[in-house]
Amino acid sequence: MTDTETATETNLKTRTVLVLNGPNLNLLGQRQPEIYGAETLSDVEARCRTEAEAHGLTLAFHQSNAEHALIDWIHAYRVGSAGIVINAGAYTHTSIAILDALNTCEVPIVECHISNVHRREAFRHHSYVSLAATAVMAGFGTHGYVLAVRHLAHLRDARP
Ligand code: CA2
Repeated sequence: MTDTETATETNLKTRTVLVLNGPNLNLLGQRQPEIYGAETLSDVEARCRTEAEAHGLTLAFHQSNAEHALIDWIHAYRVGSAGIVINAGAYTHTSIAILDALNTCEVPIVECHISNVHRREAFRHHSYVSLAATAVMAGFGTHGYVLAVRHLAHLRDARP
């Protein structure tokens, strides 16, 4: 790779926000709309992309039901990106492995939950992700993802 290609690739990564979704969120909009709303994950992706591009950022958007896949995505963006928005789904409440991966990150992390987890069952009140997160969104519905992307854009613009 030439120096120019390396610089272009590096610049692209610094402008990229990763939005990461955990288990069962592929079913968004198809089940439990009273809790999670009617939008699908594709709708959320489109709204996040519009928001990212409005701020000159590029969006990487992924969902997996597998813990190891989520960890691999965190590793890919842990350094040099504009930040990570993560809704780890139920792994939020169980996964020390995801916490360990997030603790290796040099970029800001916004934890995002569609529902207000603090109004729900007690087992949803504890979050391993929160131990590594820069900021936490909960209860804003799917609009929380858009606000989280906007916050990462704000942090990036505020950097010296
Ligand atoms: O409120 C959130 O965003 C959650 O992270 C969603 C997780 C839940 O385990 C967390 O406690 C809170 C569950 C995701 C289940 O996803 C579905 C979405 C729509 C329909 C069915 C499942």
